[in-house]
Amino acid sequence: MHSIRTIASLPMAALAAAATTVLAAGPAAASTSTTSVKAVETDFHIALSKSSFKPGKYVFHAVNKGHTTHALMITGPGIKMAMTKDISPGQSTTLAVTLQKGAYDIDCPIPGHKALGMNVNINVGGAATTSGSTPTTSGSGGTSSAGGGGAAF
Ligand SMILES: [Cu+2]
Repeated sequence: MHSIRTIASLPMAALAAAATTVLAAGPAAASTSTTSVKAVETDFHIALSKSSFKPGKYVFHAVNKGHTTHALMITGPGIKMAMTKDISPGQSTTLAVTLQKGAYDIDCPIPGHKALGMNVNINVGGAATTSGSTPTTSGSGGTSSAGGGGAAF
């Protein structure tokens, strides 16, 4: 009797620990759907299969259809640096990111490629969360140049 109770209590503790870990991974456990976006990379251009983005989880499928090595890098709010490994011509890989509201930069981190045109700027809009009021933040000097603002060569 006593030993059975002890054994039964162990998996419960393990499950609780696992649940805590999952919850800690994302701020809002409401939407667990992941959106797939194809990013076709050529010499030297990145074509995304999607043009409008809402906050949430995304998996970018980077496909290298060029003749030189490429990679995919995403930077923006909440992302320090999300980057794939080098992708050889004909190869593909995935990059999972969580996008928040704001401007993101999707480019190829191979030196020189961004300047050659492998750079896409996306704007992640709101409306994913159910906040009743429309956040019209226009008016008193609120230009939303969130960062950088310099001329990148
Ligand atoms: Cu490249």
